[in-house]
Amino acid sequence: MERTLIADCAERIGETVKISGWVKTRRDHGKIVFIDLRDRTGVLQCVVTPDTENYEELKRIRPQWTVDFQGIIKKRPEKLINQDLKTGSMEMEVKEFKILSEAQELPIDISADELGLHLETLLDFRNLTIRNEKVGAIFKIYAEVLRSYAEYLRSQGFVEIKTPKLLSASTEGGAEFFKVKYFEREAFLAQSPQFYKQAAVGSFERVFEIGPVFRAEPHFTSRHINEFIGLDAEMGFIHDSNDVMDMLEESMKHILTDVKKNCQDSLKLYNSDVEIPEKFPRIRFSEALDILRKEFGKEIEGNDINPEGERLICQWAKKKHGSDLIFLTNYPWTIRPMYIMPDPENPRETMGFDLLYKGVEISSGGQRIHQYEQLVENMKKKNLNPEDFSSYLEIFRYGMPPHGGWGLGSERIIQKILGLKSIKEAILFPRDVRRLTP
Ligand code: AMO
Repeated sequence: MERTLIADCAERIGETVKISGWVKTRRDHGKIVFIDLRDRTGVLQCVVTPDTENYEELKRIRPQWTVDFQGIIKKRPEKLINQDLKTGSMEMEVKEFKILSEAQELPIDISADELGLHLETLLDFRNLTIRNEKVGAIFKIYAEVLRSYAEYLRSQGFVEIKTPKLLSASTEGGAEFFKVKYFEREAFLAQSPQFYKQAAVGSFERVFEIGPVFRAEPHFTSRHINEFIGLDAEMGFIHDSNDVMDMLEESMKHILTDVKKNCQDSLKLYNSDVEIPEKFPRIRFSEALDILRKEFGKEIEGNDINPEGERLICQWAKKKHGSDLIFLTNYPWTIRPMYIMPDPENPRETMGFDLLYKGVEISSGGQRIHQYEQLVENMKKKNLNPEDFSSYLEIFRYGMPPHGGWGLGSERIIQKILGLKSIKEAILFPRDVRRLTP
């Protein structure tokens, strides 16, 4: 008999079907055994009675065994309907079964709606905890974010590219790179696709990449991780950074709209209601400092807005503009990379921006310098040696349009949509300072 998916059982009431999946829970009620079976589409209560063929064998079944069940789909009596479960108004009366594989006794219980595990335990037993529906829901939403991002940019004429992650030099400099042995040489893991996406603008005008980004930051924060998936984009023939922000804003609206529309079941598990502002406010970095000073009595030490500052600015944006997202523009020249265009009207500022979402930076980007001489000059001003960037500089010898783009942290989007305490929960198998397994 062909397999029926659990979500399709509602249309098969009264029929004999075969379903396949994992045993989620089993409850013995005297001679009757209730087994909740999970497949990729849902969970169904299956009832085993002494009439079931090979009843004694079936009673051996334990959580996470994989099985085929064949039986009749029946409506449950009114008083036994489980409103919390999509399939709560029906059950299968099991007639025959086949054990596909047995499972050892589980080291942790993963059947609860709310696992309530310490983060390290959740990650130590990741092979198992991702089988929990609430945990699994994170990655269904994640897949929708990736799909939606790519779909929107394709619709806007962007070509998807993949760029190398093994490099002969670190991309953006600093100390945040991993060294790896590359045959007889040393190589570096890419800190961003920055130089390659810019080079690709030279051919395609508009490109995007969904790919791994490696950062050797020894951080132990709720929003940093050493390997993440960047949603990068770069576009040519822009007027200024506003064109880039417009495109990023539309991309984010598209993502949030799709998640809201297509992931209702998953969002419900987190009580998450995705709000999509009509317009993301844009304020200058210097204005943000004023707001922090005047509205919150916070003086920012150093150059950049710290995590607390980001949180407060988002609080302000929500109150003043009813928006969970806000752009900060015109970042100071001193804290932006050498490839970001200085503001022609004020060289102390740049055409670089950040996008904040519910208290955290989720993206940074800006207009780039597209002329060779200006780029060399900017590098020198930043005490960088242009010879160290000769292959990057090559791009600008051969005619580059005014262009700009962004890097967007995919996991931070999910973390903020669902209100997850740590970014690590939004990654299937996260890599942090201590963790290289599972
Ligand atoms: P930046 O370094 O700001 O910019 O990174 C872009 C976005 O990537 C995410 N991100 C991280 N997510 C998780 N863990 C980390 N350690 C981490 N570091 C960064 C954030 C951030 O906003 N080349 C530029 C982008 C550009 O200008 O196009 C860059 O890499 O969401």
